[in-house]
This record gives sequence, C-alpha cells and structure tokens, in this order.
Amino acid sequence: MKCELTEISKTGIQTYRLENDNGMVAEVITYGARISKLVYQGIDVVAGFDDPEGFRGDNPYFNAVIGRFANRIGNASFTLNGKEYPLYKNDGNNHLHGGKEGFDRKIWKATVVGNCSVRMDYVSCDGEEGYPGNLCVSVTYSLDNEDALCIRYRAVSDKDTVCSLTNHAYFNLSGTFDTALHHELTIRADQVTAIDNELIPHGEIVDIKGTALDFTIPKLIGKDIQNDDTLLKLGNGYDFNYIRNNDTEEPIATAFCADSGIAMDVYTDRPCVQLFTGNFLDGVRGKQVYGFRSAFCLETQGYPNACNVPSFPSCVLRAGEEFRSYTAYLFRKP
Ligand code: FUC
Repeated sequence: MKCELTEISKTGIQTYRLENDNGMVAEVITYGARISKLVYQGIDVVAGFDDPEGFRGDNPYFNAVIGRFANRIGNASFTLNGKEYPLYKNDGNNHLHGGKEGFDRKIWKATVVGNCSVRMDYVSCDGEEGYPGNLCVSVTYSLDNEDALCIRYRAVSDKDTVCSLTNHAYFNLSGTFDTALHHELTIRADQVTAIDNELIPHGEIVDIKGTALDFTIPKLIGKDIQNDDTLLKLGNGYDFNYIRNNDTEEPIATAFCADSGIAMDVYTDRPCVQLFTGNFLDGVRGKQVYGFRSAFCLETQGYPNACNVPSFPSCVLRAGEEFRSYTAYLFRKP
C-alpha cells in the first residue's frame, strides 16, 4: 500500500496517488479535493482529465467535493435563528452545489495521514457564498485492500450554519464512456423527494414503487429513462434524491456493468442519494469525450433544500458541533 505526492501542475495543483496491494489506484487532486482517476482492474471508472489543470475548465463538478451545501437551496436563501441568509444564485433563481465558487473550485491542503490515506483540508470563511460561520472542513480519502475507496467528511463551524457534503463522481464501469444506460442499478429506496419545475424539493415525499423511478429491483438505467413519468420529464432523465430504506450496513446503491463484470457498492451513513444520469453532459473533452448520459452519479447527501423545509431532517450544524459522515465505493467482480 502506498500514498504519495506524484505531480504538481503548472498552477500548483497537487496530485496524490493511492495504491492498494491489489494494484487498485486512486488519484486525488488538491483542486476541489477531486478524484482524478480511479483504476480498478485496469479500468478507469471516473470521468476527468489527464492534466489536473483540465478540471479548472467547464465541467459539471467532475468528481469534486461539494459544499457547503450539496444540491439545491430554493430561492437561494434560508433563515436560521431568525436571520435570513441570501446566497448566490447560480441555478436560475436557486443556489446549487455551494454557489458561484463552491468547495469544488477551492485549493485544498493535502496531508498524507496513513499508508493509503490522504486528508484534504479547507477553511470556508464566515460569509463565503453567503453562509454564516467559519467552517473547517476535512475530507479523507482512503483506499483499502477490499478495493473500497472510503471518503470521510468532517466539519466544524464557529457559528450555527447549514452543512451537507458529498462527492460528485461521474462513473462508468465499462471502461468507455459511451453510455451509462447499460448499467444495472439497484437503489434501496422506495421514496424520493418530489421536485418542482426548478428541481427544488418542496417537502412532498413520493412513493415510487413500481414506477419508472423504482430501482429496488435491479434494472438497467436505460430501461425506463424515456418513460413519460412526470418527474422523469422534469429531470430530463434521472436527477432525483432517493431516501434510503435500509440501515447503513447494506449499500444504499449498487451498480453493475455486464460488459466489464465490475460491480460498485455505495455504502454511506447519509440518509439519501442523488441519482444523476449525466443529463447535462454535452461532449466535454477530457480523458474521453463525455456526452449526454455517458456517466452516472450517486451523490450521497442529506435532504436537498432541507434548510427551507421544516419537515425534512435538519441540516443545521450548531456552533462547535462536528459534522461527520462517510461514503465508501466498493468495487468487486461478482
Ligand atoms: C447533480 C444534479 C443537478 C446538477 C448537477 C450537475 O447533482 O442534481 O441537477 O445538474 O448534478
């Protein structure tokens, strides 16, 4: 097992390379604390760029840490302790994935913290993107010999704030990023948060058993994606927050690609996962060309827009308390 600094780009982005005893490799860069490469049995399963500088260009959050608040906040504002906090509107009238310059666009400070672990630290200042409180965030990537990439999130604020962190990895388990539609997917969730026509969850929770959104029984992503289900039309494909049924011992989701024989289990202690089927990908050129629906994302998260919906579990992080969560992507050949 090893973890080492392998490259410093022309603007100073550092690349850390983690390799386990089976030869599985994860590369993580300090720009956005992103996964730049994830190679399992010779197949790189994440989208990205060979040159870390490539991530600075136009791409929809490729494999980055998302914060301070993952997914959307309706109307780009929330009220906490009686005070209203206006946020940056970077998605129509709404706030998406942390704002104009979210955690995905920051340079993080890297420290090797184990024989196959690197920790990335970032301090988000009071008022950054409109959020209250100085928030110290650390995200630790570890690769183990079970072929799992584990991400541990920690954050502490000096004022009450809101916090929900995720990683926005774009996966394709086949080796080519031609299409994501041929992956068989399981999501252990009977419900999603309903959305309005700006994709904002407003509080309603819908039962999806037996509908086109249902992945409780393994199903190809492409099977029902053209269905005229109202929510699917709104999302222009899958772009939904699934609320887990199961406890955290079992994966919240599993993806499988018959072409490569690779399966990926997603373990997390978060209550939800956003399935996004690359509906906004439009031919970004990187290691490969990433076209419409060529990759899928399983973004573990708290309830989107929770800061505006009292019936959702709270996303408030009190001053001095620690936000902690983890997500692990386990790779195997069944
Ligand atoms: C996902 C989606 C959003 C957004 C982004 C790029 O998180 O929920 O709709 O487009 O990815």
